[in-house]
Amino acid sequence: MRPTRAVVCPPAATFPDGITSSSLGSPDLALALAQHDAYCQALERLGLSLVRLPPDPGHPDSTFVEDTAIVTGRGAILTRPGAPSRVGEVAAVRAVLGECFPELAEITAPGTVDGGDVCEAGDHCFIGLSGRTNPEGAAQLAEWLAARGFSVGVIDIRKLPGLLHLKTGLSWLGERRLLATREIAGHEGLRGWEIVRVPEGEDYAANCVMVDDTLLIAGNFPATSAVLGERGYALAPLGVSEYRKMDGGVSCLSVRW
Ligand code: CIR
Repeated sequence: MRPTRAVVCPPAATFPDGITSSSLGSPDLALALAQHDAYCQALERLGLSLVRLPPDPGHPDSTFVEDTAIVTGRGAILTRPGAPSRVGEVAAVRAVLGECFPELAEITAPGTVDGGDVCEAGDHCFIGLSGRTNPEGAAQLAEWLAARGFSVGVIDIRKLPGLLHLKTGLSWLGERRLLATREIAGHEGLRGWEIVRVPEGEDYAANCVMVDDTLLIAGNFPATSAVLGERGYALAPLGVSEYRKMDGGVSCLSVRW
C-alpha cells in the first residue's frame, strides 16, 4: 500500500529524558527539532499529508510515535507499549486515529506491543517478540491481522542483543524483498524471502521506510546506500543522529498509512 498520510510528533523539551541504551551521549534538542522538520518535509515531498501532534513533555519518548499504533490499508489498532513510561502516549494517537478509523481496535492487558516490532510487507506481517512486545500482545495482533487477510509470521528477537525492536534490524523493500542485518538475516522465519544484507558496520541503516520506490534511510551509511542504489531504489537520506542517541530510527518517527 502506498502511504498517503502520517502522524508525527516533534520531540518535547524532555526528549533527552527518554529511555536509551546507547552510549552516544545526550541528544541536542535544537538539532533534533531541525532533523524532525526535515523528516516531515521529506514525507510531504513524497506526497504524504501529516497530522502533527503537539510535543508532549509528559512523555519524553512520544516523538517515536510509530510504537503507539499499527495502521494498515485494512484498519488500525492501537498498541499497548511495553515500556510503562510510554503507555500514556497512546491517548493522543487514539484521538487523531479515532477520527479516521471508526472501528479503532486496541491491544489489551496483559498484552504489550510496540509498533516498531511490526513489519508490514505487503499481504504479510512480521511481528517481533521482543523486550517490548510480549507473546500475549503478539497473539492479539496476529489474530487482528489474520482477520483482515494478512498472513503473519512471528520472529523472536529476544535473544538477539542488538535489537530493541524487530524493525531495528529489518525493513520491507517491496515485493518479497527485505533489508536485514546479518544478525536477523538467517532467521528461519524469513525463509522464502529475498534478503538484502546490510553491509558490515552499518546495522543502524537497516531501519528504513519505503514510499513508492523511494527509501527514506538514515544518512551517512554509504555502503548500504550503494547496495540499495544498485538495486534501483531512489534514496532519501535523512539526518537522524539525535534520535539514534535515544535508540530510535527513521521508521519510529511516524505512523504511516
Ligand atoms: C524507547 O526506548 O522506547 C525509545 N527511546 C526509542 C523507541 C524507538 N522506536 C522504534 O524503534 N520504533
